[in-house]
Amino acid sequence: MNTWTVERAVEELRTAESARTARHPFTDDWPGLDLGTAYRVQSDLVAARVADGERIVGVKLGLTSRAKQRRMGVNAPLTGWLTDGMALDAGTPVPVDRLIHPRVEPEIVFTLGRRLEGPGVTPTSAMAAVRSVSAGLEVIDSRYRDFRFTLADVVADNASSACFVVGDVEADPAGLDLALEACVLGVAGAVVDTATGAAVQGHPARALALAANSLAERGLALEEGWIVLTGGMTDAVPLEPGRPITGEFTHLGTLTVWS
Ligand code: 0L1
Ligand code: MG
Repeated sequence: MNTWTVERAVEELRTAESARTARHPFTDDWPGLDLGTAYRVQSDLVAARVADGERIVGVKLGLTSRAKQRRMGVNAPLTGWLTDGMALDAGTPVPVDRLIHPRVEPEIVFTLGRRLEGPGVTPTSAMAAVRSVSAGLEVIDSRYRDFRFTLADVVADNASSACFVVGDVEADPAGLDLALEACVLGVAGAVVDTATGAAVQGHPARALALAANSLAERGLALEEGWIVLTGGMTDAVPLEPGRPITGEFTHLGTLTVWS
């Protein structure tokens, strides 16, 4: 008999996070976990954080680049939630004592000047809602062993969210070609990867439109003032003690995280 429920999955993910113990993906023994149910798990997971005092500050997209999709073996993008409890001030070490196996990836981040609601959002109408664009580094941390998961598993796990840093450059997107905005990713001073914004769905505006349209399928919208992480431009790299990770962007500044 299948005893899996949304409530049980939420409990298991919260336990994995607080005990810092990765588990096997739900779909190993819950093959019927579909995307609709996985998004209900995700929603209840973030509701539990809000009940604990956190506030939703935006949305993240995941698996929007081929580099990420190839590495994770999952060929579709997804969305997850960001809370103020996940935000790190630049200059603050990553709280690795709360994480299982953190990895870091560079992202282009939008801040919304007005509400953006799908369906039917296009890259152009999405950009009309953007107040500013910034650099970001996302620290991801899967609650699944070895980051092994299906799309439904990673949706349930709030897209491997852990922490994020947003840079203090708040650029007017009208002045930038975000498809050409480049990032050089370095670990301990050595370049390990590079990408431009075009890696993210061809243009990060497409990822923003995708987020709005995907939320609309669940009766939700992106709210004024929220930030949107548009997804890792490159593959994520492991965060190791004493090996700072730096994302150096062409126009959006340079960010470093370390533990
Ligand atoms: O663990 C993962 O790689 C899934 C989250 C994807 C994050 C991203 O592509 O930005
Ligand atoms: Mg990411």
